[in-house]
Amino acid sequence: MADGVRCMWMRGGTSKGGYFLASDLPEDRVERDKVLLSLMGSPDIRQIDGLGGADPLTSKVAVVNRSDRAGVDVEYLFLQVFVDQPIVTDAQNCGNILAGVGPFAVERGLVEACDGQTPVTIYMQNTGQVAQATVETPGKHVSYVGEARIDGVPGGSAPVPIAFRDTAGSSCGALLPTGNVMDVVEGVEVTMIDNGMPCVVMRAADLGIKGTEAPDVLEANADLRTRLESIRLACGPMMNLGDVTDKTVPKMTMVSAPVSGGAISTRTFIPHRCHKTIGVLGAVSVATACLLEGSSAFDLANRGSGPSRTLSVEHPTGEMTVVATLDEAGQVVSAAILRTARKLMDGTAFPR
Ligand code: NQM
Repeated sequence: MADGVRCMWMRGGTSKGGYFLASDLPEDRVERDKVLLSLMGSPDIRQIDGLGGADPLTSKVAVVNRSDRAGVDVEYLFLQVFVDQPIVTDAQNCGNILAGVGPFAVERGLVEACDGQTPVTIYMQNTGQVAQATVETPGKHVSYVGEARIDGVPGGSAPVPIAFRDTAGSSCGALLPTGNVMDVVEGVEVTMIDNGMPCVVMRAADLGIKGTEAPDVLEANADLRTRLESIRLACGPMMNLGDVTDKTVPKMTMVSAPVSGGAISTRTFIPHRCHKTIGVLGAVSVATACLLEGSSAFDLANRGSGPSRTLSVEHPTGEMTVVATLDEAGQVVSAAILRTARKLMDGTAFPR
Protein backbone atom coordinates (compact mmCIF):
# COMPACT_ATOMS: atom_id res chain seq x y z
CA MET A 1 0.00 0.00 0.00
CA ALA A 2 3.07 2.26 -0.13
CA ASP A 3 1.85 3.67 -3.45
CA GLY A 4 -1.48 4.53 -1.88
CA VAL A 5 -5.04 3.48 -2.64
CA ARG A 6 -7.23 4.90 -5.39
CA CYS A 7 -10.48 6.28 -4.02
CA MET A 8 -13.11 8.90 -4.55
CA TRP A 9 -14.39 10.95 -1.63
CA MET A 10 -18.08 11.71 -2.01
CA ARG A 11 -21.02 13.10 -0.18
CA GLY A 12 -23.84 10.58 -0.42
CA GLY A 13 -27.10 12.08 0.83
CA THR A 14 -26.37 13.46 4.30
CA SER A 15 -23.31 11.27 4.81
CA LYS A 16 -19.76 11.39 3.47
CA GLY A 17 -17.02 8.88 2.91
CA GLY A 18 -14.60 7.00 0.70
CA TYR A 19 -15.73 5.07 -2.39
CA PHE A 20 -13.40 2.30 -3.53
CA LEU A 21 -13.36 -0.30 -6.28
CA ALA A 22 -13.10 -3.67 -4.54
CA SER A 23 -10.05 -4.39 -6.72
CA ASP A 24 -8.25 -1.34 -5.28
CA LEU A 25 -8.43 -2.68 -1.70
CA PRO A 26 -6.71 -5.71 -0.14
CA GLU A 27 -8.78 -8.87 -0.57
CA ASP A 28 -7.96 -10.03 2.95
CA ARG A 29 -10.51 -8.51 5.36
CA VAL A 30 -8.07 -7.93 8.19
CA GLU A 31 -5.69 -6.12 5.83
CA ARG A 32 -8.57 -4.19 4.24
CA ASP A 33 -9.87 -3.04 7.62
CA LYS A 34 -6.37 -1.98 8.69
CA VAL A 35 -6.12 0.18 5.57
CA LEU A 36 -9.57 1.72 6.12
CA LEU A 37 -8.96 2.47 9.81
CA SER A 38 -5.69 4.12 8.91
CA LEU A 39 -7.21 6.17 6.06
CA MET A 40 -10.02 7.42 8.30
CA GLY A 41 -7.69 8.12 11.24
CA SER A 42 -9.47 5.72 13.62
CA PRO A 43 -9.52 5.12 16.51
CA ASP A 44 -9.43 8.77 17.57
CA ILE A 45 -12.40 10.98 18.41
CA ARG A 46 -10.88 13.73 16.22
CA GLN A 47 -9.67 11.42 13.41
CA ILE A 48 -6.88 13.97 13.16
CA ASP A 49 -4.50 11.60 11.35
CA GLY A 50 -7.00 10.63 8.67
CA LEU A 51 -9.70 11.66 6.26
CA GLY A 52 -12.68 10.89 8.52
CA GLY A 53 -14.77 13.76 9.78
CA ALA A 54 -14.90 12.76 13.49
CA ASP A 55 -18.56 11.73 13.22
CA PRO A 56 -20.11 8.35 12.35
CA LEU A 57 -21.85 10.06 9.41
CA THR A 58 -18.51 11.05 7.87
CA SER A 59 -16.58 7.88 8.62
CA LYS A 60 -18.14 5.62 6.01
CA VAL A 61 -16.97 3.49 3.13
CA ALA A 62 -18.50 2.05 -0.05
CA VAL A 63 -16.77 -0.87 -1.77
CA VAL A 64 -18.08 -1.34 -5.31
CA ASN A 65 -17.56 -3.86 -8.08
CA ARG A 66 -19.26 -5.07 -11.25
CA SER A 67 -21.95 -7.69 -10.62
CA ASP A 68 -22.47 -11.07 -12.29
CA ARG A 69 -26.07 -11.28 -11.07
CA ALA A 70 -28.82 -11.21 -13.67
CA GLY A 71 -30.36 -7.74 -13.97
CA VAL A 72 -27.85 -6.18 -11.58
CA ASP A 73 -25.12 -3.72 -12.59
CA VAL A 74 -22.97 -3.39 -9.51
CA GLU A 75 -22.43 -4.75 -6.01
CA TYR A 76 -22.17 -2.36 -3.06
CA LEU A 77 -20.71 -3.28 0.31
CA PHE A 78 -21.16 -0.66 3.00
CA LEU A 79 -18.61 -0.46 5.81
CA GLN A 80 -18.94 1.69 8.92
CA VAL A 81 -15.57 2.69 10.30
CA PHE A 82 -15.96 3.47 14.00
CA VAL A 83 -14.53 6.82 14.98
CA ASP A 84 -13.34 6.00 18.48
CA GLN A 85 -12.74 2.24 18.31
CA PRO A 86 -10.66 0.06 15.96
CA ILE A 87 -13.78 -1.48 14.42
CA VAL A 88 -14.93 -1.75 10.81
CA THR A 89 -18.36 -3.34 10.51
CA ASP A 90 -20.56 -4.57 7.69
CA ALA A 91 -23.44 -5.26 10.12
CA GLN A 92 -25.51 -2.42 8.70
CA ASN A 93 -26.41 -1.00 5.31
CA CYS A 94 -26.47 2.71 4.47
CA GLY A 95 -28.97 4.30 2.11
CA ASN A 96 -27.20 7.67 2.17
CA ILE A 97 -23.81 6.39 1.02
CA LEU A 98 -25.82 4.33 -1.51
CA ALA A 99 -26.70 7.64 -3.24
CA GLY A 100 -23.10 8.00 -4.42
CA VAL A 101 -22.76 4.42 -5.68
CA GLY A 102 -24.56 5.01 -9.00
CA PRO A 103 -22.49 8.08 -9.96
CA PHE A 104 -19.28 6.35 -8.79
CA ALA A 105 -20.08 3.23 -10.85
CA VAL A 106 -20.58 5.34 -13.98
CA GLU A 107 -17.45 7.43 -13.29
CA ARG A 108 -15.33 4.28 -12.92
CA GLY A 109 -16.75 2.76 -16.13
CA LEU A 110 -18.60 -0.11 -14.43
CA VAL A 111 -21.84 1.08 -16.03
CA GLU A 112 -22.05 2.65 -19.47
CA ALA A 113 -23.61 6.09 -19.35
CA CYS A 114 -26.71 6.87 -21.41
CA ASP A 115 -27.28 10.37 -22.79
CA GLY A 116 -29.61 11.95 -20.24
CA GLN A 117 -30.18 9.61 -17.34
CA THR A 118 -28.56 6.30 -16.49
CA PRO A 119 -30.35 3.71 -14.36
CA VAL A 120 -27.99 1.77 -12.10
CA THR A 121 -29.20 -1.39 -10.43
CA ILE A 122 -27.31 -2.03 -7.21
CA TYR A 123 -27.09 -5.23 -5.18
CA MET A 124 -26.61 -4.25 -1.56
CA GLN A 125 -24.33 -6.96 -0.16
CA ASN A 126 -24.97 -6.09 3.49
CA THR A 127 -28.63 -7.07 3.25
CA GLY A 128 -28.81 -9.08 0.00
CA GLN A 129 -31.30 -6.68 -1.54
CA VAL A 130 -31.53 -4.56 -4.67
CA ALA A 131 -31.98 -0.83 -5.18
CA GLN A 132 -32.35 1.13 -8.38
CA ALA A 133 -30.76 4.56 -8.61
CA THR A 134 -31.14 7.01 -11.49
CA VAL A 135 -28.05 9.08 -12.27
CA GLU A 136 -28.10 12.35 -14.25
CA THR A 137 -25.77 11.84 -17.23
CA PRO A 138 -26.26 14.62 -19.80
CA GLY A 139 -23.91 14.04 -22.77
CA LYS A 140 -23.00 10.68 -21.18
CA HIS A 141 -21.13 12.35 -18.29
CA VAL A 142 -22.18 12.26 -14.66
CA SER A 143 -23.58 15.61 -13.54
CA TYR A 144 -23.74 16.58 -9.88
CA VAL A 145 -25.24 19.97 -10.64
CA GLY A 146 -28.93 20.67 -10.22
CA GLU A 147 -31.73 22.09 -8.19
CA ALA A 148 -32.72 19.04 -6.12
CA ARG A 149 -32.56 19.84 -2.42
CA ILE A 150 -32.46 17.51 0.55
CA ASP A 151 -32.66 18.68 4.15
CA GLY A 152 -29.34 18.50 5.94
CA VAL A 153 -27.35 19.57 2.83
CA PRO A 154 -26.98 23.22 1.82
CA GLY A 155 -27.75 24.15 -1.80
CA GLY A 156 -29.01 22.24 -4.80
CA SER A 157 -27.58 19.23 -6.64
CA ALA A 158 -28.53 16.78 -9.38
CA PRO A 159 -31.30 14.47 -8.16
CA VAL A 160 -30.54 10.79 -7.45
CA PRO A 161 -33.91 9.10 -6.95
CA ILE A 162 -33.62 5.63 -5.42
CA ALA A 163 -36.26 2.90 -5.35
CA PHE A 164 -36.24 -0.08 -2.99
CA ARG A 165 -38.26 -3.28 -3.26
CA ASP A 166 -38.63 -6.13 -0.81
CA THR A 167 -36.56 -4.60 1.95
CA ALA A 168 -38.61 -6.22 4.73
CA GLY A 169 -36.47 -8.28 7.07
CA SER A 170 -33.20 -7.08 5.50
CA SER A 171 -31.07 -7.98 8.52
CA CYS A 172 -33.57 -9.46 11.00
CA GLY A 173 -35.22 -12.04 8.70
CA ALA A 174 -38.71 -10.53 9.09
CA LEU A 175 -40.33 -7.11 9.07
CA LEU A 176 -41.37 -7.69 12.68
CA PRO A 177 -38.62 -9.97 14.00
CA THR A 178 -40.42 -10.78 17.26
CA GLY A 179 -43.68 -11.47 15.41
CA ASN A 180 -45.31 -8.65 17.38
CA VAL A 181 -46.19 -5.12 16.35
CA MET A 182 -45.45 -4.02 19.88
CA ASP A 183 -43.35 -5.44 22.71
CA VAL A 184 -42.45 -4.15 26.14
CA VAL A 185 -38.70 -3.95 26.72
CA GLU A 186 -37.24 -2.60 29.95
CA GLY A 187 -40.70 -1.25 30.77
CA VAL A 188 -41.03 0.71 27.48
CA GLU A 189 -43.44 -0.08 24.63
CA VAL A 190 -41.35 -0.56 21.50
CA THR A 191 -41.91 -1.57 17.90
CA MET A 192 -38.96 -3.58 16.60
CA ILE A 193 -39.04 -3.31 12.83
CA ASP A 194 -36.74 -3.90 9.85
CA ASN A 195 -37.80 -2.57 6.48
CA GLY A 196 -34.26 -2.05 5.25
CA MET A 197 -32.74 -1.01 8.59
CA PRO A 198 -33.31 -2.61 12.00
CA CYS A 199 -34.98 0.06 14.15
CA VAL A 200 -36.49 0.21 17.60
CA VAL A 201 -39.34 2.73 17.45
CA MET A 202 -40.47 4.22 20.77
CA ARG A 203 -42.71 7.10 21.79
CA ALA A 204 -40.52 10.05 22.84
CA ALA A 205 -42.91 10.77 25.72
CA ASP A 206 -42.30 7.27 27.11
CA LEU A 207 -38.60 8.13 27.41
CA GLY A 208 -39.38 11.38 29.21
CA ILE A 209 -38.53 13.74 26.33
CA LYS A 210 -40.62 15.90 24.01
CA GLY A 211 -39.06 14.46 20.89
CA THR A 212 -38.31 17.83 19.32
CA GLU A 213 -35.11 18.59 21.25
CA ALA A 214 -31.88 19.35 19.37
CA PRO A 215 -29.45 16.41 18.94
CA ASP A 216 -26.82 17.95 21.25
CA VAL A 217 -29.41 18.39 24.00
CA LEU A 218 -30.37 14.72 23.71
CA GLU A 219 -26.72 13.61 23.57
CA ALA A 220 -26.09 15.56 26.78
CA ASN A 221 -28.89 13.65 28.53
CA ALA A 222 -26.88 10.87 30.20
CA ASP A 223 -29.95 9.16 31.71
CA LEU A 224 -31.61 8.96 28.30
CA ARG A 225 -28.47 7.54 26.69
CA THR A 226 -28.10 4.89 29.39
CA ARG A 227 -31.74 3.90 29.06
CA LEU A 228 -31.60 3.73 25.27
CA GLU A 229 -28.49 1.57 25.37
CA SER A 230 -30.00 -0.92 27.82
CA ILE A 231 -33.14 -1.17 25.65
CA ARG A 232 -30.95 -1.60 22.56
CA LEU A 233 -28.84 -4.37 24.09
CA ALA A 234 -32.02 -6.19 25.13
CA CYS A 235 -33.62 -5.75 21.69
CA GLY A 236 -30.59 -6.98 19.69
CA PRO A 237 -31.07 -10.73 20.35
CA MET A 238 -34.88 -10.36 20.12
CA MET A 239 -34.35 -8.92 16.62
CA ASN A 240 -32.11 -11.85 15.58
CA LEU A 241 -29.10 -9.54 15.58
CA GLY A 242 -27.30 -11.35 18.41
CA ASP A 243 -25.11 -9.40 20.80
CA VAL A 244 -25.15 -5.84 19.45
CA THR A 245 -22.60 -4.38 21.87
CA ASP A 246 -20.13 -3.69 19.02
CA LYS A 247 -22.73 -3.17 16.28
CA THR A 248 -24.33 0.01 15.01
CA VAL A 249 -27.76 -1.61 14.81
CA PRO A 250 -30.52 -1.48 15.82
CA LYS A 251 -31.10 2.26 15.44
CA MET A 252 -33.08 3.83 18.27
CA THR A 253 -35.83 6.16 17.02
CA MET A 254 -38.05 8.18 19.32
CA VAL A 255 -41.22 9.41 17.65
CA SER A 256 -43.69 12.15 18.46
CA ALA A 257 -46.54 13.91 16.66
CA PRO A 258 -45.40 15.86 13.58
CA VAL A 259 -44.70 19.55 14.13
CA SER A 260 -44.19 20.82 10.56
CA GLY A 261 -47.07 19.27 8.68
CA GLY A 262 -45.26 15.97 8.07
CA ALA A 263 -46.21 12.40 8.97
CA ILE A 264 -44.17 11.92 12.15
CA SER A 265 -41.40 13.64 14.08
CA THR A 266 -38.22 11.65 14.85
CA ARG A 267 -35.02 11.73 16.87
CA THR A 268 -32.69 8.79 16.17
CA PHE A 269 -29.62 7.51 18.00
CA ILE A 270 -27.37 5.62 15.52
CA PRO A 271 -26.94 4.19 18.12
CA HIS A 272 -24.73 6.32 20.40
CA ARG A 273 -24.79 9.66 18.62
CA CYS A 274 -28.03 11.44 17.78
CA HIS A 275 -28.48 11.72 14.01
CA LYS A 276 -28.68 15.29 12.65
CA THR A 277 -31.24 13.98 10.16
CA ILE A 278 -32.30 10.33 9.81
CA GLY A 279 -30.86 7.46 7.77
CA VAL A 280 -32.55 6.62 4.47
CA LEU A 281 -33.46 3.03 5.25
CA GLY A 282 -34.07 4.08 8.83
CA ALA A 283 -36.70 6.51 7.52
CA VAL A 284 -38.22 3.77 5.35
CA SER A 285 -38.49 1.50 8.41
CA VAL A 286 -39.99 4.25 10.61
CA ALA A 287 -42.46 5.25 7.86
CA THR A 288 -43.48 1.59 7.63
CA ALA A 289 -44.04 1.49 11.40
CA CYS A 290 -46.35 4.52 11.03
CA LEU A 291 -48.57 2.40 8.76
CA LEU A 292 -48.77 -0.64 11.07
CA GLU A 293 -51.83 -0.61 13.28
CA GLY A 294 -50.86 -1.15 16.91
CA SER A 295 -47.28 0.12 16.52
CA SER A 296 -45.73 2.76 18.76
CA ALA A 297 -45.94 5.26 15.87
CA PHE A 298 -49.41 4.48 14.44
CA ASP A 299 -51.52 6.78 16.62
CA LEU A 300 -49.04 9.66 16.44
CA ALA A 301 -48.68 9.64 12.66
CA ASN A 302 -50.45 11.40 9.81
CA ARG A 303 -50.69 8.34 7.61
CA GLY A 304 -52.62 9.54 4.55
CA SER A 305 -54.67 7.07 2.56
CA GLY A 306 -54.64 5.02 -0.64
CA PRO A 307 -52.15 2.58 -2.17
CA SER A 308 -49.38 5.19 -2.50
CA ARG A 309 -48.47 7.15 0.63
CA THR A 310 -46.17 10.14 0.75
CA LEU A 311 -44.83 10.21 4.29
CA SER A 312 -42.69 13.13 5.33
CA VAL A 313 -40.49 11.92 8.17
CA GLU A 314 -39.51 14.97 10.19
CA HIS A 315 -36.01 15.02 11.74
CA PRO A 316 -33.80 17.57 13.53
CA THR A 317 -32.87 19.55 10.41
CA GLY A 318 -35.93 19.12 8.20
CA GLU A 319 -37.63 16.09 6.72
CA MET A 320 -37.16 13.08 4.46
CA THR A 321 -39.98 12.10 2.17
CA VAL A 322 -40.65 8.39 1.77
CA VAL A 323 -43.08 7.36 -0.96
CA ALA A 324 -44.44 3.97 0.10
CA THR A 325 -46.48 1.68 -2.13
CA LEU A 326 -48.91 -0.66 -0.38
CA ASP A 327 -50.43 -3.90 -1.63
CA GLU A 328 -54.08 -4.84 -1.19
CA ALA A 329 -53.40 -6.15 2.31
CA GLY A 330 -51.91 -2.78 3.27
CA GLN A 331 -48.32 -4.08 3.41
CA VAL A 332 -45.54 -1.78 2.19
CA VAL A 333 -44.09 -3.46 -0.91
CA SER A 334 -41.79 -0.74 -2.21
CA ALA A 335 -40.42 2.61 -1.16
CA ALA A 336 -38.74 5.46 -2.98
CA ILE A 337 -36.72 8.40 -1.74
CA LEU A 338 -34.86 11.33 -3.25
CA ARG A 339 -31.18 11.82 -2.49
CA THR A 340 -28.32 13.77 -4.03
CA ALA A 341 -24.59 13.11 -4.14
CA ARG A 342 -21.44 15.04 -4.91
CA LYS A 343 -17.96 14.06 -6.03
CA LEU A 344 -15.53 15.85 -3.70
CA MET A 345 -12.15 14.33 -4.55
CA ASP A 346 -10.78 11.64 -6.84
CA GLY A 347 -7.25 10.49 -6.22
CA THR A 348 -4.89 8.48 -4.10
CA ALA A 349 -5.08 8.16 -0.35
CA PHE A 350 -2.16 6.98 1.76
CA PRO A 351 -2.57 4.56 4.65
CA ARG A 352 0.27 4.28 7.16
O1 NQM B 1 -30.52 4.24 7.33
C1 NQM B 1 -26.82 6.57 9.39
C2 NQM B 1 -27.00 7.70 7.30
C3 NQM B 1 -27.20 6.49 8.12
C4 NQM B 1 -27.72 5.25 7.57
C5 NQM B 1 -27.00 5.54 10.37
C6 NQM B 1 -28.64 5.35 6.42
C7 NQM B 1 -29.81 4.44 6.33
O2 NQM B 1 -27.65 8.70 7.53
O3 NQM B 1 -30.06 3.96 5.22
O4 NQM B 1 -28.48 6.15 5.51
O5 NQM B 1 -28.13 5.26 10.71
O6 NQM B 1 -25.96 5.01 10.79
O7 NQM B 1 -26.13 7.70 6.43
